[in-house]
Amino acid sequence: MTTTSPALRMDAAPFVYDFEVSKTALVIIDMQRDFIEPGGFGESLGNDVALLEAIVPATRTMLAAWRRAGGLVVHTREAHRPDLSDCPPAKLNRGNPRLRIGDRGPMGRILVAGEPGSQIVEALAPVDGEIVIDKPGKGAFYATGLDELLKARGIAHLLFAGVTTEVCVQTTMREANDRGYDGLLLEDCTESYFPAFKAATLAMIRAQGGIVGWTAPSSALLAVL
Ligand code: TIU
Repeated sequence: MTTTSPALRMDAAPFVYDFEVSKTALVIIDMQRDFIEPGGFGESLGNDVALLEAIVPATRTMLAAWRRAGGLVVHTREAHRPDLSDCPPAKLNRGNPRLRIGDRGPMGRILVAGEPGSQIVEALAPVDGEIVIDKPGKGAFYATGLDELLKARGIAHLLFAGVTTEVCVQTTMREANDRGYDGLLLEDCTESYFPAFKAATLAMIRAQGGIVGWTAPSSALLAVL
């Protein structure tokens, strides 16, 4: 059974975003040490990970407000089984990384569930009652059961935060859009290793009248909660 909550109107682009907290989940994508701290998967791909840490304070403030409002929180982690049976060869072999998925690095085995690098950064750690999903793909709906879990709770709207904007966040948002959810990406709570890719992703989400969904700064959400 879902309880009802007041209809809220939030300033957003390309137009106002209407939602109810009781029918909305905050989905925080892959805020893991593997992407945000040196020595993990992100750095092994040749990226400067320093950029990503900058969104932690705004995301933490927004998460605290969402928790106070009583909203559902879903955390995702890109993480494979220790035997890598859920990691397709194409993903394992792509590129020429210094360390591959499953190799041992300074934070344990790269992108493997249960390893220190796979954990969500301390400032955004899940609390009791929040959903945590390990996903083998970039999109959070692929091979996870997330759609069924959200629909069982009457969720129709999704607020997105996390990393990286154009990879796991955008993929998940597009998956959600095709499944009928109204998705909004919180602009200052997402980041890419490539600033131009972040800007392009925000623009393409809200182009064509919101072809993928909405974007807004977290201040717009805080203002209505
Ligand atoms: N490489 C990159 O930008 N991202 C990923 O591989 N995964 C996520 O975005 N989580």
